[in-house]
Amino acid sequence: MQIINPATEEIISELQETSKDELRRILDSLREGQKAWSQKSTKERLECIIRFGELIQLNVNELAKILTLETGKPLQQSLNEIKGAQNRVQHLRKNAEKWLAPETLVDSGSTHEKIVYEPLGVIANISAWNFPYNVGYNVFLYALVAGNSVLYKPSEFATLTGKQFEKYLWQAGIPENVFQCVVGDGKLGQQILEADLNGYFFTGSHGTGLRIAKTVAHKLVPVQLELGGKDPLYIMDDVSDVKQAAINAAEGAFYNNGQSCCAVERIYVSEKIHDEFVDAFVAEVKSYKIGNPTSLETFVGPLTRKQQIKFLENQVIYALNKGAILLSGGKEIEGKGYYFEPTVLTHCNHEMDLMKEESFGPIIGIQKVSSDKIALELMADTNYGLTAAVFSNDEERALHLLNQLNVGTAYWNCCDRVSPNIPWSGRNNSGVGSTLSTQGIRAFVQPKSYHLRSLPSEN
Ligand code: TXE
Repeated sequence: MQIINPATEEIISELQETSKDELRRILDSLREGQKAWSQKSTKERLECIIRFGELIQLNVNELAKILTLETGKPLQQSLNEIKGAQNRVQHLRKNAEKWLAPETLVDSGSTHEKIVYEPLGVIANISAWNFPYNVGYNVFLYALVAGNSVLYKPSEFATLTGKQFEKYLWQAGIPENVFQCVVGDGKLGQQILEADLNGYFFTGSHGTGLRIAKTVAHKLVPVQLELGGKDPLYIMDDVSDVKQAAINAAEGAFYNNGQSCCAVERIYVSEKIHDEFVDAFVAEVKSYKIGNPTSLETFVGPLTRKQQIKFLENQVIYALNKGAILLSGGKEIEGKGYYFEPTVLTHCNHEMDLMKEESFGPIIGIQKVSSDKIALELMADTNYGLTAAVFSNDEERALHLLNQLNVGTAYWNCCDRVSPNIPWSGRNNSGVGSTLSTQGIRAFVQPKSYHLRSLPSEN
């Protein structure tokens, strides 16, 4: 498998793909390894995860360089991601033992009732390329602490990074037969679906997620899907600092080139402040430094996948045909690398796929609205349900809208944000199940209920 640098289109590495026979051997060894791993205490397993976190921290510069080379993520954002994702390790350090401890519910009289949380077994983690640290950690760290072994298949666009996870997990004391990173694309993914695993944890597109759910349905094992979104942001008329709101909204839309599951994908602005907002928004976007992702100054690098360029161009052309106005960007940047101009369109409406279908790139549509009621209808007009955001000075007014939206995450005066303290989950086409928080660890265990009755003593 060739690994291509999206900034230069040069081949940076060639890797041997995992064969079907190798996959079988790896799964046998993971099954064996899991037995001993699950017998260790949570504390012992956690110690390995903490050591892994320390090793990542020690090697952060080298790791950020690899991430930037293979995905095109600007170096500063690679550093941010690696450092930011460490909060999962810290959160597990604080909570994992408590979350995984047996719980006694009834401890009086002759009958005792308790729950013991047992690991699932060997789980598959089929992962994405856009934030490999965040989405990888969300699954494999929690699965490992809970006593599972993990078959990790990174995206074919983030394989070098995936191999680094393997290297440092092993160095941290996780046995080789407890974590294995396999190399390949969707074909290997398909073979994993056909193999005998105890759970499937996926991050990626809605189409692939659906296929995974259908393919493994007959196994009756847990399936968790973290998919994309078409996340709306509504700027209410009472926002006092319109310029700051525009800066924050633009960051939500263009950070990581818009390739975030919770990126702001469409913006609705009250007609009272629309023009002021758009002016500030476009000025902010035009100030972004575009270019070589290895420079710490760069904010917009290349897209990770070449095929996305055509897709984005089509969204722009279609929107223009339906009456949108282009205020910035709109096309591929000539020369080497998969660069696309940061693109802002106004006068958008829901006849445009730009406002309905996930873009996953540096492109945003803005629509003017005349009331909260209309904004709410438009925000709800989607098959996705990942996040929704409202910027307003009035919490009650913002929550009144957010409470009515069928989304896993609601933001007031913030956006494009994930925290280890609270669950990350999507609804409808955005997926099923939760990562992070208590729910995120419960995903990797199965409860066993004990009814323990002591018999009356003879005397
Ligand atoms: O996803 P794919 P990609 C979404 C976003 C984006 C899209 C494309 O919508 O536009 O995904 O990203 C493996 N059986 N998100 O192309 O194709 C594949 O090898 C088993 C949302 O990466 O779904 C990779 O490891 N596995 C998001 C993984 O699935 C298969 C993060 C994802 O690939 C397979 C990133 C198959 N038949 C992208 N086919 C989020 N929720 O954060 C492919 N794969």
